[in-house]
Amino acid sequence: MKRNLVQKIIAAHLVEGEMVPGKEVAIKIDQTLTQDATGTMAYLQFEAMEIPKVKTRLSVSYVDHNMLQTGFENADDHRYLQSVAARYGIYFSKPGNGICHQVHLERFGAPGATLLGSDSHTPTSGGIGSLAIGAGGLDVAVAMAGGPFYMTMPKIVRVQLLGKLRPWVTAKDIILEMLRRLTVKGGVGKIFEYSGPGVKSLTVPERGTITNMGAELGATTSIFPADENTLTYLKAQKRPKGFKPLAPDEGAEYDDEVVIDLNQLEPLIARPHSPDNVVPVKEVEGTKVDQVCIGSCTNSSFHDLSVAAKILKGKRIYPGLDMTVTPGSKQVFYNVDKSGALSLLIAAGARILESACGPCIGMGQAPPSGGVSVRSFNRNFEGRSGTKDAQVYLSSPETAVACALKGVITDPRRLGKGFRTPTPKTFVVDDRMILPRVKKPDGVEILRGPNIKPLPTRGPMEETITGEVLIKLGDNVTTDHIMPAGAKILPLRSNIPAISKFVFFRVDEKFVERAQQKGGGMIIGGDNYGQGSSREHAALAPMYLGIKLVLAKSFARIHWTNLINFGILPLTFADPADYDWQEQGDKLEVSGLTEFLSDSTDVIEIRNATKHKNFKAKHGFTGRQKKILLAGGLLNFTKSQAA
Ligand code: MIC
Ligand code: SF4
Repeated sequence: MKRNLVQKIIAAHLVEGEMVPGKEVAIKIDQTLTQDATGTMAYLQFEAMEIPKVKTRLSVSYVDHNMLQTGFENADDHRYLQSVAARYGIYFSKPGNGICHQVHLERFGAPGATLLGSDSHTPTSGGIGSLAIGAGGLDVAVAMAGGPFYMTMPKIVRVQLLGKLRPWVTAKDIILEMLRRLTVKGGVGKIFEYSGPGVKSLTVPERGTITNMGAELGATTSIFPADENTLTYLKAQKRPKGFKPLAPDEGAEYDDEVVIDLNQLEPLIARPHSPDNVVPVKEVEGTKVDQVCIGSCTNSSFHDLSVAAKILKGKRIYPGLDMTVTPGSKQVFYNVDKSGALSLLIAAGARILESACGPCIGMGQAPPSGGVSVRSFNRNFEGRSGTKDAQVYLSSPETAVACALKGVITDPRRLGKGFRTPTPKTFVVDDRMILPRVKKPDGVEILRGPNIKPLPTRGPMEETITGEVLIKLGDNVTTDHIMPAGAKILPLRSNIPAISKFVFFRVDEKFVERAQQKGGGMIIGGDNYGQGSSREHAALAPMYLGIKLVLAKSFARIHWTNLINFGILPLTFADPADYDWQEQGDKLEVSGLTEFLSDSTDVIEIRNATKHKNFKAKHGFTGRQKKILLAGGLLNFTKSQAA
């Protein structure tokens, strides 16, 4: 049978199920990654499983999100993570070593391997040919314990890249074009497999930009073949042995296809407040810009910073504007220093930040009130930058630097003749900030700080759940709406009681008070509820507040799984029109849950007691997910199975 690339990797890792779109498959996970903001929870959950050592081929714990350290909390978390890594056979990438996805691509990414990461941008490693998937921390903990990863087999979409990019048009514009065409929900239930002659012209970091931001399409993941460019990159990383050629079979079939003619693309930009609000840069030219940021896991490679430096060479950024540059990793930092790019950036007036997520997750560098910020990042959700009324645009580093020079949004093609920066034959490689696996881990003591609070759990699913609709929301609600991050809230990630006070904080300041007064309740959402981050805090904190049911028109994949994993029932309206007449304050009642979650039926009746009217809701749970929900979450389920 002829197979595409994704089918080949899944088949080689299949533990359970059939590779039929829509059916459940379980796959063996070779590698895991965590970052600090989701990692503390993941490791608390892993510890609870009482497994002496991780069972994966490779697990890495990164610290990149919570780096401001305005109090003891983050430093305590870092220390906890370092000690857990030492205790359980996990590599530890120290704070300052870089953004997890950038470092993983450089030092660990492996063609043909499966990677599960507790961060939604884990698919970045698809750029090197890994099947790399983002998930909640608990799913990653299970994978570290040797369990397979369960998912609904996605549809596999071939993205044919034809032709070649014209000057000033970049990999970022390819993924922005995908978002323009398909929107933030266009990738739900899909894996994008890139192919075609245009692939050859893209280096691994450029491919990483595309697979990274495939997360914004809602896709399960995205992947490129492993070819001579992959080998060149691995050689430059001094790990040529990690190479393995990987391509689809000639004549392999796909569930769908997208064709992009690279010659036709032009510089694109995503306007506030969604990554799919994409237009040609020329349409918004002239808009005054207050801030420009180069960095984030999407565009912070050596290539990206070198291009920025080359454009800025001998010039100064516009005086009325602030520009930040974040090298994605220590390695990028070393190499832009060595190449001279760093001094060009400094001389141009850029503020050089530590290798970390930084402004991307609102950890510093919030724009001024009502300010316009053009960023080479991947998300521009309202308020995420730290300034509620900021207008954040997303573009390529090239476009962002053009804006930095002119002080207004500028099509980079105005900067004259374009250029290509050659890929270096070799990078300065220094892995001393990655602590290797400890040889004799038994005596390692795990260090916990006072901000690390035990994980709350709930009991088994009730027979009947009743409660008020505490909030009714529209389409595309992000996890940044549900459980915001930023400098004030992110440091509380290891403390659910404390962080739960900020649920829906930027949407409705009274939400938590209401939830507490009513002893919990229900949430109603529109389409694509829970898009964005993998943070399970967006399920855990509502669970802690007593949320029992989320009823939406449709869900984003990772958040949907997180809700199940923490025992909150995610149901969809059988008839989307029933969404219209539900109101905040309505009392809902769902009964017969044991039967519903044991039966083959997937429709249940819900009573709106306030409106004296019934309506139907559906689920799409697998047999295993029903059991998890009945047990009140994945941890309870795993424990009951072990017993
Ligand atoms: C993000 O980009 O939103 C984050 C912060 O990296 C999240 C993870 C988190 O919330 O900790 C993600 O993308 O999964
Ligand atoms: Fe970090 Fe931003 Fe990437 Fe998330 S999207 S991992 S916050 S750099």
